[in-house]
Amino acid sequence: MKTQVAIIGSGPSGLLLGHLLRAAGVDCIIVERQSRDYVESRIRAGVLETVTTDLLRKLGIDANLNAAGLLEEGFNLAIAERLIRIEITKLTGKHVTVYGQTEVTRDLISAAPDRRLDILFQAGDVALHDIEDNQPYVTFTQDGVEQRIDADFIAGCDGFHGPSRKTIPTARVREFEREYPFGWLGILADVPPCHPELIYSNGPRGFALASMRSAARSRYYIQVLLTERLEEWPEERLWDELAQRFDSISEHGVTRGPALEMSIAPLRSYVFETMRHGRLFLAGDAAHIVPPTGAKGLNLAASDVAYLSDALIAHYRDGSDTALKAYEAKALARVWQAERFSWYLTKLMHRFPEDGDFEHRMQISEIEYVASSEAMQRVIAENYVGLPL
Ligand code: RFL
Ligand code: PHB
Repeated sequence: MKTQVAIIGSGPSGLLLGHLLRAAGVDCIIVERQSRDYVESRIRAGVLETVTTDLLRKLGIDANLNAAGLLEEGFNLAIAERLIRIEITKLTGKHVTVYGQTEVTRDLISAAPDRRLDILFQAGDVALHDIEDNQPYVTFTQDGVEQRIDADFIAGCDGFHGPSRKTIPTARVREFEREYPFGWLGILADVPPCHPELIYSNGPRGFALASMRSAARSRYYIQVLLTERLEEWPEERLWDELAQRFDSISEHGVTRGPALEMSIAPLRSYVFETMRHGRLFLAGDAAHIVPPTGAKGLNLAASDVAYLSDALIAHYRDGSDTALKAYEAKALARVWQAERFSWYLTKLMHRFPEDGDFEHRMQISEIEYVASSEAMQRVIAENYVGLPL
């Protein structure tokens, strides 16, 4: 097979990039390790910045988003029994949209055939070759048959565990990493949300988040130690815990229901400070991870591919490589800002096992300062809605 851009991975970054390139008449093929069912049922992000919704609207893949997305004009920070509303629309003129990554992914995959975006699912042993040459290629197996795609460029959109990043020689690379000593235990259930807007809570029992997917579907998370296992958390135990955290501070209190999904995700901050090597460009989680506090991961994937698609389109349309050369610096500048905000909110809202009473008092006084200062609220709101492209 031959194409202009070979894309590894059909998560949000690979799918958005594929659609943006196809909309401009650039040929591309997506190669994905998992099945379509698997990709479409992964439960992850829930909060979209306008950077992300604007891309979906520009592509015209926004019918479900417009019908089901919830426009949020504020969110809440809670400390103990106190709720502090960050009025994001009043402070920034913008909003965020609650619409699941699962739904974004389904919408992008369903729109692919009509737009002649080929996605090859269940590709095994995906490997990248000759990325430093002008004719890189990708090999993989499908139904036991060896396949090869020759391309002008390869886009590594294969998430944190994919092969693309590992193809770049380590001599050129700087890695920055912070692992947190806890994870998020999440539950998704068809019950009405406890509150009309998200609540990020730092309570005596640690961090908890009340989020949602719709007026009838809730998503909750609590902070757990990395040593804790899912089996230690029968649904009723988690609902009891969530009721303790949210019943007194939320408008409706926690409604219980059977779990559609439960999982534990570790928290990590990570930046791989090389987003381009030769003809390989990295985007999304393949190049950086943020802890989910602040909801930046999927939105960073979207901003990376907004820059990358513009640069690739300029290469084919105008024969200009100026934007391709600028991609890494432009993307990393925004990545570091989102890393900072996610790290700040993670530090502010979680209980760190190594921290003592002094650090907790520092959190309380910072949150009280936020409550009393419109300037602080504006800083948080501006970062939450997403910095401009
Ligand atoms: P993805 O989504 O990981 O997709 C990568 C794709 O590459 C495929 N792949 C391969 N394909 C071919 N060959 C191989 N060898 C391959 N290895 C892997 C994978 O199967 C997959 O399909 O990366 P992408 O596209 O960069 O998207 C990033 C986002 O998924 C991620 O940043 C967000 O989910 C993070 N995140 C959140 N982000 C937000 O913006 N807002 C949120 O509210 C939010 N909440 C979250 C989150 C992530 C979470 N977890 C589970 C880590 C909440 C959680 C709990
Ligand atoms: C979610 O609804 O899954 C969600 C919302 C906000 C976050 C992270 C995850 O910061």
